[in-house]
Amino acid sequence: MFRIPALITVLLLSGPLLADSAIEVQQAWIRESPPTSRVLAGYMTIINTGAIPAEITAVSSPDFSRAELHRTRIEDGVASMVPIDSITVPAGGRVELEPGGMHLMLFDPGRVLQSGDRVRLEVTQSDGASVTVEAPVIRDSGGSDSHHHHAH
Ligand SMILES: [Cu+2]
Repeated sequence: MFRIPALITVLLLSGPLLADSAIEVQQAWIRESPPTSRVLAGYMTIINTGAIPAEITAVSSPDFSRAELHRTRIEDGVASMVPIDSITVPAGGRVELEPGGMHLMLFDPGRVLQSGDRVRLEVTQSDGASVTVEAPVIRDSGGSDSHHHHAH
């Protein structure tokens, strides 16, 4: 009998601690690509409403065989992309994944994705918590970085 109150206390404490790293994903979208593309780029804004930093370690989607976190690196005026292990979102802050910056690289779509389609994306943190969002596929008029971006 003695140990039960202590166990309950621990359970009560664990709730608020997990909630501290709460993230929200907004404005997620995937850039429409030619139907033969095996790699698509995705973007989103990740907001951390919690009191401790959140570390995004993975993204997955039922519509793609795998996904990576990438950043764009510019060296001698030439842009290239490098995979990154994680993205840290500061407490109370936000990180934008946007064309020319950090982005999602989505590999091997299971269906042809066209403007207007919606894709489910699951964003997972280092503590195992995850957020699922629906990202529309959008035809982008093509900014300056829309072409080198797919040069894998
Ligand atoms: Cu990339």
